[in-house]
Amino acid sequence: MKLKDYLTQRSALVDRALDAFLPKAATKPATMHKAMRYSLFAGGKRLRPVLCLAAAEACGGALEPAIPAACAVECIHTYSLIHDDLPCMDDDDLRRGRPTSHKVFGEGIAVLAGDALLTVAFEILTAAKGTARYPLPTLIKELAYAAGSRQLIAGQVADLEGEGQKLSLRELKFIHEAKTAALLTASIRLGGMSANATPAKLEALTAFGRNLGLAFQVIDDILDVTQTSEKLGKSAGKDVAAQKATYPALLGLEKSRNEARRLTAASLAALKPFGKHGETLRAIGDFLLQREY
Ligand code: GRG
Repeated sequence: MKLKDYLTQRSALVDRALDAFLPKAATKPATMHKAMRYSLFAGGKRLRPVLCLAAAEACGGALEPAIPAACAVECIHTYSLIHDDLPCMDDDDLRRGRPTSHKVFGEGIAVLAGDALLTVAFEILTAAKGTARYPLPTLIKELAYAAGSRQLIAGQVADLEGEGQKLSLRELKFIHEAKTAALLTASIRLGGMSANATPAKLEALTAFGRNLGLAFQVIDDILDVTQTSEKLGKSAGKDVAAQKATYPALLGLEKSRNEARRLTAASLAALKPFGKHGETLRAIGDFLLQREY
């Protein structure tokens, strides 16, 4: 299957499952369920759930057992975007090509919609059966750790505290690992776990995810200075305005592009043990390096 068709089909599968898992928009309190759905169905790339499903397939697993984890990671990701856009954080008006949650529903509802998406993610994950090597508590712990105060939130704390500071490359790399690579890696690992991956394959998926996550964030930094808000569906040029440490700010554009290429190559090299079963993951890695939004 062509990658474009694969991405379209898998995204549609995730969207249908998310729609079924989430409370209906009319469920009381309707404002809350409308707000959760507003951000969740705003046209995100569905990168994390698609990687989760592709990792399960690469390990010889079926799609069905990986669906709860795929939906759970998208809910966590969307919650983090809603909260990141709040006036007390990045204060952004545009996300996924639409006005941000707090612009439409007000700050209180936006905070609660993020909280509710974070919570429902774990409710959804309990629909996973777990496997012999990875029972359900292992899956829950994987997601909780990636989303918690030592990973995703640690990245956000370092990002907030780093504003206006001159960060070293090491400090910036920590932010990227925690804020971006951790959830991306967990998405991929959860896919592998849903397919009862061997420890060696799970380790290979971990190396793939970590390098891909870092490459993804370096590219995100580059796009922030090279693309328009219209193209990105979010405000461009925000990093410079907020005096954030980014790869282009620290290394310049050309060296940042080389770093993105190097990290992508490292992620693809990690897929060697999968042979031809790693083809889809490889194609997604290549596609992300070329992306323009
Ligand atoms: C816990 C509040 C809180 C934040 C955690 C994830 C995060 C830190 C902040 C969100 C904003 C941000 C710049 C995150 C870095 C990861 C990233 C590039 C997110 C955007 O992901 P895409 O491009 O978005 O996959 P779509 O909209 O396509 O899903």
